[in-house]
Amino acid sequence: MKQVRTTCPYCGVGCGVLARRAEGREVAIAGDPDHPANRGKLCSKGTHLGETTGLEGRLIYPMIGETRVIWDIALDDVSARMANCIAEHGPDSVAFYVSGQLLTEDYYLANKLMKGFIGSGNIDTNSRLCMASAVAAHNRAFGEDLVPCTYDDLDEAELIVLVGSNTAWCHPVIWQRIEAARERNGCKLVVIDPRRTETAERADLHVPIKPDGDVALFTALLAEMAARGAVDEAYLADHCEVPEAYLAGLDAAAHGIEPAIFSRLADLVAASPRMVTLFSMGVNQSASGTDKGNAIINLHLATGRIGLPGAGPFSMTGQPNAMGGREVGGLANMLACHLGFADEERAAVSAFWQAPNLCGGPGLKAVEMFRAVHEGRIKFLWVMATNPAVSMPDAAFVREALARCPNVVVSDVIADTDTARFANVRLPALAWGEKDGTVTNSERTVSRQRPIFPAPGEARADWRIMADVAARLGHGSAFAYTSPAAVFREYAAMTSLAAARGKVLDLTDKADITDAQYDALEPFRWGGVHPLREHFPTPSGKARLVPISPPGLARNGLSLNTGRYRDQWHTMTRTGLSPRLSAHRREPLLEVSPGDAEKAGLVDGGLGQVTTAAGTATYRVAISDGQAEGQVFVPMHWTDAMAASGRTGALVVADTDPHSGQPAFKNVPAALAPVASDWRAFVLSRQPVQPQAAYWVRSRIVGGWLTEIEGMGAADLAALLPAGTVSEVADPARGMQRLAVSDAAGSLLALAYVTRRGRLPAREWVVRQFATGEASLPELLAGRSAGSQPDAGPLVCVCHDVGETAVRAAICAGANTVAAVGAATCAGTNCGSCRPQIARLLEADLDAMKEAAE
Ligand SMILES: Nc1nc2c(c(=O)[nH]1)N[C@H]1C(S)=C(S)[C@@H](COP(=O)(O)OP(=O)(O)OC[C@H]3O[C@@H](n4cnc5c(=O)[nH]c(N)nc54)[C@H](O)[C@@H]3O)O[C@H]1N2
Ligand SMILES: Nc1nc2c(c(=O)[nH]1)N[C@H]1C(S)=C(S)[C@@H](COP(=O)(O)OP(=O)(O)OC[C@H]3O[C@@H](n4cnc5c(=O)[nH]c(N)nc54)[C@H](O)[C@@H]3O)O[C@H]1N2
Ligand code: SF4
Ligand SMILES: [Mo]
Repeated sequence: MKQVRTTCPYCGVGCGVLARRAEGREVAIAGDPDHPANRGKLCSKGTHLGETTGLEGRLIYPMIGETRVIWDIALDDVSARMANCIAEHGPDSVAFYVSGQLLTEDYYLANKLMKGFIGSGNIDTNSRLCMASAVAAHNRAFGEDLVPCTYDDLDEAELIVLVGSNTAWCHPVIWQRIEAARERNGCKLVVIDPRRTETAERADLHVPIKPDGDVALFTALLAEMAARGAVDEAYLADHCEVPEAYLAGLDAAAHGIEPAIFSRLADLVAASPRMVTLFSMGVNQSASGTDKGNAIINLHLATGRIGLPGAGPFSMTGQPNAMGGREVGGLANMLACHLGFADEERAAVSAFWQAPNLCGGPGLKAVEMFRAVHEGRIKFLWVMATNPAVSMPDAAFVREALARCPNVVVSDVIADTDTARFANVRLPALAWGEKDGTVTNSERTVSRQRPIFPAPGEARADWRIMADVAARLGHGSAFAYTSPAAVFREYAAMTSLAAARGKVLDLTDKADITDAQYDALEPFRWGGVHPLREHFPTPSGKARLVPISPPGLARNGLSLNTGRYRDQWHTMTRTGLSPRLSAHRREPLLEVSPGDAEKAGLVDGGLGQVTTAAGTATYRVAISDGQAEGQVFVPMHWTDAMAASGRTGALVVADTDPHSGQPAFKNVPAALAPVASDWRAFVLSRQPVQPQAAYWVRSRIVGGWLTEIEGMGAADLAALLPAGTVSEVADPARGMQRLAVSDAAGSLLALAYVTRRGRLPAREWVVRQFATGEASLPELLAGRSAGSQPDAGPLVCVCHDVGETAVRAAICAGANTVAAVGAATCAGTNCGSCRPQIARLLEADLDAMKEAAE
């Protein structure tokens, strides 16, 4: 079978993937040893890509309402809706809300169509929720949205500082590189995060910062470095614009961190000129996100730690093509190719596109855009490759806006997303493995995504759908592309506008590549290795130290923090289809400190409700001492398609950073309450079941679905189950009932277990039997095997299917390092994503053994 070199569609690390197609939609996945981003490595999500390439749940035909239509009708309908709105209400009555999961070619066309030819700035992207603060910080400091580092700097650094990043879970291949650097050259690792994450647990120093304490901390660190003489006066004088008396006026004491921890941090920073500060959502997603970015950059500029091997501030991108979108103008407040809206820049863009109707200024940013939809100012919204009904802040408001909007078009690869439920028209896009184009990763490396499968049904490339609509709007000649290569060439040529204005973005050497060269394009990086050291793309040629002051943090009550799990991607439309990835966390957890749990009356394993000014949601309570007092954490992933009420977007208030418009997803005032239930149950079924109970969460298992349910009153599980031969055991006194349903041939269709007071069987055991069909009916109803086989326990290693029981047995038998556990059990030896978890089990068990011995 032919091997295709492509790029992982998940995070901004941008790993190269080797895909070898097997039968039908099956594909064998391996890391590309020749790709500079990952050199052969992949994390759990990349490794299990093959479990998400099936056609289950795919949208493969254009749909108007619930009616399947041919493309011509769908495209006519979409363009008529747009044309009518523009004719009646002007260009600003239409908007595109796009995504960092589009390819650069798609993104380029979306931006060209809206800003160039419709003549409105109303195109914004979900990168507004993700990267906008980093973009604003880069622009303020460097004069251009530029990441000054590459991954190779991690190999050279003597100190790596992670700020607001759970790297081990969210950028796992960068994490593996950090681990390797620490092992090889003793590089030190600091993690600045209010939670003790698996990333923080592995650090040399964890700084448990107060929510949004980053500006204060980095400003104090800068003052401390100035006081210790660690500032690089020569570099500041030659290469930076520094506000009058700025350094002298800073306060080294106002950091809010325990003094001993602060001085350890300051010692490490002072001693380590080769320092890389990696930051992500704990920095960007904040009402002070842009200032946080600049506080970090200020420290690097003032110490001259930028543009040298192993030194620089390094914003990690979340999505696979957040960077590509930033290059081609996906944000409402930029034109393409890093240009702004100055008359001269507008004129250049207008001339390049031969677009007489170029928009006059910036459009609405995501939060403002949905407000305008809600108010009826925007009457046509086209959502591409993002699920705002789940991922936007104040999701209830966003849903109201979508419900009110007379024209909602959704381009997606999945038929039933929470957002698609509001669509008038649904357009089937090509998914990963079908689509063809380029993406740019966190270190400015452009890589190809290449097709592995033919297009399923009538799905089409996003760029082509837009070009077809553009033609119907009368812009055919400006959108007459025949291939993604043609779009790429035009974009590469257009970067001459940036280069001519002294910007670093420059792909003009790719402007004339042939289709064959595009097909064969090797990963390449624009901007070189260290674009920012001697000269900056500002009018003065110098970098700018941006004066900032810390925000006031005094606030009573609880702070809600939200973020990600290791094995799920955002709104779960794809990773939620993988049984292996679903095993890591089957339910969304409310992580809460023991003290706060007690205060709120929450019990571990019970249900807890979080309420904010925006809404409420319910989670499984997990009491954790990694969670500081006064703070709780919940994941962002669960949707209405997967749970009764686990949507975190409903809780986040739409508070934004004044410079970037990025929402503050990480620090929302919240209150907690326990949720009572009369019974608890779980159901395994071949098809998803739809309980009426107040709490349910479903997850994928091999051969079906697992649904956790809790409710009040009577538990009528039989009503949920398919027709068939029913076997039952019950103990009404304890409210225990167990049901197995088989078909005429005796194969198992469903299992259900309910209890009012007792315990339920171990899920992973039942899940295994449901997949293999090995257990007998009595064993299934008993919820355990008749023999003395131990329960495998919760799954640790998803690649090699190793449970906690085997890991602990290996530790008991003397394995005292992660590597030794790997040698004994194979756990952690493939993608490595579970190594931090193995390390945690090791620490806990070794501690317990030591205590027992003492
Ligand atoms: N597994 C997985 N990986 C992903 C994704 C995914 O959905 N799943 N999504 C991708 C995308 S788009 C993105 S944007 C990235 C996000 O990657 P990360 O930024 O690493 O992920 P998050 O979990 O959103 O948040 C990171 C950390 O910020 C901390 N934090 C909260 N408030 C503060 C604060 O005030 N200060 C500091 N210093 N820290 C704070 C949180 O406790 C959290 O641990 O991940 C990418 N990779
Ligand atoms: N509470 C909370 N909310 C958050 C965050 C947080 O930390 N906390 N983080 C924010 C961040 S950083 C981000 S990036 C967003 C992400 O939020 P979203 O962008 O809403 O999340 P996804 O689930 O990745 O949505 C992508 C959609 O595009 C579809 N899709 C996939 N590939 C393609 C394609 O090639 N073409 C088309 N047309 N569709 C495709 C998928 O099926 C899916 O429906 O969430 C934000 N929301
Ligand atoms: S780190 Fe994982 S999710 Fe990110 S690009 Fe690499 S394989 Fe994909
Ligand atoms: Mo993101």
